[in-house]
Amino acid sequence: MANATLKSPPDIQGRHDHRSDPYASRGGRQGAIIARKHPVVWADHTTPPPLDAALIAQYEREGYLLLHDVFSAGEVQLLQQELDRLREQAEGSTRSSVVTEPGSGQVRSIFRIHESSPVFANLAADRRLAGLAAWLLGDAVYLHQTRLNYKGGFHGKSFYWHSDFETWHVEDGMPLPRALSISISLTDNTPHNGPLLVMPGSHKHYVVCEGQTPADNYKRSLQVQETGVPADEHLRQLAEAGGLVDTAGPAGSVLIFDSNLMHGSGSNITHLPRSNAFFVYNAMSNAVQAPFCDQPPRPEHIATRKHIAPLTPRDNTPADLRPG
Ligand code: 6CS
Ligand code: FE
Repeated sequence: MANATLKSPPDIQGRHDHRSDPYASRGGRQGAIIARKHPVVWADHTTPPPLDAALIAQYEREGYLLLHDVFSAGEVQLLQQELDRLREQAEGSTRSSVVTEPGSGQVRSIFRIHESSPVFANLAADRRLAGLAAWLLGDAVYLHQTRLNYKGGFHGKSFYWHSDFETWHVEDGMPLPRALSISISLTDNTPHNGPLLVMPGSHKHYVVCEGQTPADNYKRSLQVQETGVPADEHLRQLAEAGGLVDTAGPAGSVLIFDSNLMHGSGSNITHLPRSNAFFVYNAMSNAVQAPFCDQPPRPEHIATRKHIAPLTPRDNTPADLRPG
């Protein structure tokens, strides 16, 4: 199955024949849960897994892994300095890569941090992350999207239930679910400050969502997701089948999750910020094509399109993670 690609490359106008799209969603379709048609772990096993086989099997079965103690306290402290530096730089900024919380104006997310921060560029290429992603996806990988989600105290708002792949397929033209996210907790993610919630096993089902994709949807969806949202009964089915788990963990924890895992997070009404860095690794053979909707591609800071280049995993030293 390695290097499987969609049969329907976009036509010369860059449009797809939606009839052959196994992951078609929105566009007036009826909501539904269908079976995922592609692997979770694409490794060809010609190289040994970077994690215990039991952990790889758990990832395949549940769609995510939560690892503690991947980064040392010293490394986490350096990353927190960069987190604070970038947030101060973003306060009041009108840069398109800065997304604010509706209402409070607090910084909600900063996108494309692998371009604006040498520290996060080095971290995203770290062998512990990029090497693991490349093995799981059975291919060289590139960064489809990188971001900091700050979810500040008192005002950090929720991210409603969704599959990232549904959005990346429909709005970015990502052909197959041969991508994954790695989230590094940069502050303690507690059960109370809006940790990411997952539905184990949901990644093996694809939820077709109803509704259309509005023009410039990202200008709204990155603050409040209202399209690409599964129907309540489908969320209920997935939760009843696989349960609901929070991914709380101390700063430095690493969450790896499949692009199609159903996840979301509640608002943060505590005084404790829940700040995470997210890196999205996509297989080079799964590079984005034309969107699978009738909107133009989303901007480069949300979905890499013009600068697709394979990552070379690197062994960072603390100096590589030191700001400035
Ligand atoms: O639209 C996107 O790409 C973003 N939206 C969410 C809620 N998660 C993934 C990604 O950051
Ligand atoms: Fe998401």
